[in-house]
Amino acid sequence: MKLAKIRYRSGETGVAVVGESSLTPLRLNANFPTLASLLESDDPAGIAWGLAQQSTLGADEVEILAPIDSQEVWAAGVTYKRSRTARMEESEAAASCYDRVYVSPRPELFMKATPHRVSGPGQPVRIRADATWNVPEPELTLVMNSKLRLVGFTIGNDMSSRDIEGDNPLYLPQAKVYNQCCGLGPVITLAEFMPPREKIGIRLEINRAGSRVFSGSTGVDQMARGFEDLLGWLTRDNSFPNGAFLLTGTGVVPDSNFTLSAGDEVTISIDGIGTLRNTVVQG
Ligand code: DO4
Ligand code: MG
Repeated sequence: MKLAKIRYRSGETGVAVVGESSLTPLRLNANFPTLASLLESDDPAGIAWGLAQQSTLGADEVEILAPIDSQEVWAAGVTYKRSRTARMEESEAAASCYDRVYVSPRPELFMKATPHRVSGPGQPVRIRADATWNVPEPELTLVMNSKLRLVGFTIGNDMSSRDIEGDNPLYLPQAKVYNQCCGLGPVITLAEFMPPREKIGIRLEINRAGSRVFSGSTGVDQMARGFEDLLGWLTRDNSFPNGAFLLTGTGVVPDSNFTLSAGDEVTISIDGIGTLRNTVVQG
């Protein structure tokens, strides 16, 4: 089952079950007022079916928002060989750090965004005005509730400024965290409805003025770490009263001569979830 956070034309927000070609709105109530509250239950799919209305919505009646309420957004880094190689190319100073973290039991984990820095489907993602080398990072994203249970998956775009990160690893938060630095959506696929890990492909396409300037793909089976392992490290002596999203790292990095431009359209598709499309803005 796929769940979306939606906004009606009236401005009110809601939740819908997303089918092949239908959107079924839920009748939210005091017990389940938000998408995040559904994810707190032991049986989000059962609750969602119980709240489903008889009617469906036309795509033009609602806007699909990023599937976030007040959760934190975190990210893991250097979980794929391709990311290790790219990081070692971009930073002489930190090359050995990236090499070591790829094989160390403790992963690289960093705070990526708060909800107001997140863009949903069709909303702009940003490259920093002071950055010259920028890429999107297409990442399978884990959705964890406040009980630290992995309840679903979505698509994440970890927008990154490679020149800032490569200049000095201590600049990582500035390379990663700023307005509109993170895309999420379009839906949360509940965990029990995801394909097996080895069947989850991740594809990235970047179009500029109608022409494709980059495409690449990977599979989650290329990731060097497990989902529960990453969540285990994230939640050591660390509580999440509102739950959290965890982007699991990129396995697709364009060659070093590629940088994003304002106006580029970034399309990320992940099996079992769907497609997240955003246009890039700068300045
Ligand atoms: O250490 C730099 C960040 C790496 C990252 O974001 C990734 O591998 O996805
Ligand atoms: Mg990343």
